[in-house]
Amino acid sequence: MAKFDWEDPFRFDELLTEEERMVRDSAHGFSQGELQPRVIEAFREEKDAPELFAMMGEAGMLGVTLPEEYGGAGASYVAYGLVAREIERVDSGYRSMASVQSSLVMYPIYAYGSEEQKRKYLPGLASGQLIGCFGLTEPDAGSDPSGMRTVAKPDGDGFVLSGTKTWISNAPFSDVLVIWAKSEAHGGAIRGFLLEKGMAGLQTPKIEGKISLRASTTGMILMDGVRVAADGLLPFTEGLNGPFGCLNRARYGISWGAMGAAEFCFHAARQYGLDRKQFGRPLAATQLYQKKLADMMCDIGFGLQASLRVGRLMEEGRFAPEMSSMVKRNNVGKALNIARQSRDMLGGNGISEEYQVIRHMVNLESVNTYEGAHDIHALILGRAITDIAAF
Ligand code: TGC
Ligand code: FAD
Repeated sequence: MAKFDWEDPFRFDELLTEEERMVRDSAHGFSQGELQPRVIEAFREEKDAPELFAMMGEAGMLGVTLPEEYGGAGASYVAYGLVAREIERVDSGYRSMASVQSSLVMYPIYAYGSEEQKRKYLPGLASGQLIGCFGLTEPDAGSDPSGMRTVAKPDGDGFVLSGTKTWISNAPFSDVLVIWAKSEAHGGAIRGFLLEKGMAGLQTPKIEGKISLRASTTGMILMDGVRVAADGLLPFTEGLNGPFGCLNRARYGISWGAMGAAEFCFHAARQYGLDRKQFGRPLAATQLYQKKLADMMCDIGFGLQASLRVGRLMEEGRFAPEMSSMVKRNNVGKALNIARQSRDMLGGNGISEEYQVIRHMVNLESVNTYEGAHDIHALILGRAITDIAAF
């Protein structure tokens, strides 16, 4: 009979390739060595940390799946997920910084950009010398991006962009801004544009006072007649499937990341329950405590298997977007519940920054909302099941 391992109940580790295990171990070393020592203060002080991009780039954690000729690591989608899991074991905000850069900035340039755009931006983004952001959401267009008001008007052989994007990760210190706008030159179709820091009419103020994801910088993008030359248009995408093509990958990565945050909270609750005695015995000796730990282990074990399967299907070219909705919705919802339970199981200590579970808990509230809110993914799946759009 095989021995059961509560930390790896389904022998997940054996399903990874040698290369994936190496990527995972290296991401774990970087996250614990460089990110963990700074996160408590960074979250408390709501610190901007643009310097982390170059550090992540040097550690090979940006653009993991992109070809080496553009600065990527040419690794698998599962390797990308493993990196997200290790970063988010420390903090969802740090994973946010990295996944926006990889899936929402590098990917659209790689998939929809010209050869010149790829050569100009991708190596710098992979090394973290350049920082990017992705502007889709607007004050009046969140879950329904088709309602966006940002417009690109033709201007000679280029464009002039006007509009407001909000809740944009990395925006205040971004060098490259991927902006989705309705283009009058293309019959009002949604097109992607590459803007650069310092362009006339462009401002990126920081959104202060977040109670969640405080280690990640979020801002607005204000565009007042920003002139973009013809070569700033992403030539190979038109319509909402452009931004959604990026979101499919980012949502998949988040499904892994959330499991990292959940694992941290599960392990913290287990250790606390073994160490802390009340009524003359460890908390972990009580039935209620054990039931909660069992639920956590099951949800994490199932969630990792599901993300792994979706990653393998992506690698085989058999991926459907609804798969991302399933794992993003399920894993983030479970992780949020695990973080809330863990916070409770640590009693008063559970609200202290030192024990870290409450930081994961408030972070996961954002993760549950961005990249398609929890209920929006239910509606995407409901449409797939019934053929009726109920948005
Ligand atoms: P719908 O009519 O369904 O589709 C319009 C066009 O888009 C295509 N499409 C997709 N293509 C690829 N992948 C997908 N997942 C796609 N979903 C739709 C579709 O085929 C169609 O193409 P075409 O050629 O026929 O025109 O569009 P809808 O307007 O009814 O959409 C509804 C809904 C709910 C699916 C969608 O709007 C949605 O997903 N809303 C959520 C918005 C969202 O996720 N925003 C994310 C902003 S970025 C962000 O949060 C980053 S946080 C990052 C961090 O910090 O980590
Ligand atoms: P709304 O769309 O107003 O939704 C509010 C509530 O109503 C939600 O619970 C939703 O599920 C529900 N709801 C909406 N429509 C329906 C419906 N038809 N039926 C039932 N319920 C519905 N965006 C970017 O473009 N780039 C970024 O980098 C980025 N980073 C972010 C970082 C952070 C920290 C946060 C918080 C957000 C970020 N976002 C980003 C924005 C994010 O994608 C949006 O917040 C999200 O898509 C939800 O949009 P909304 O906030 O306008 O909420």
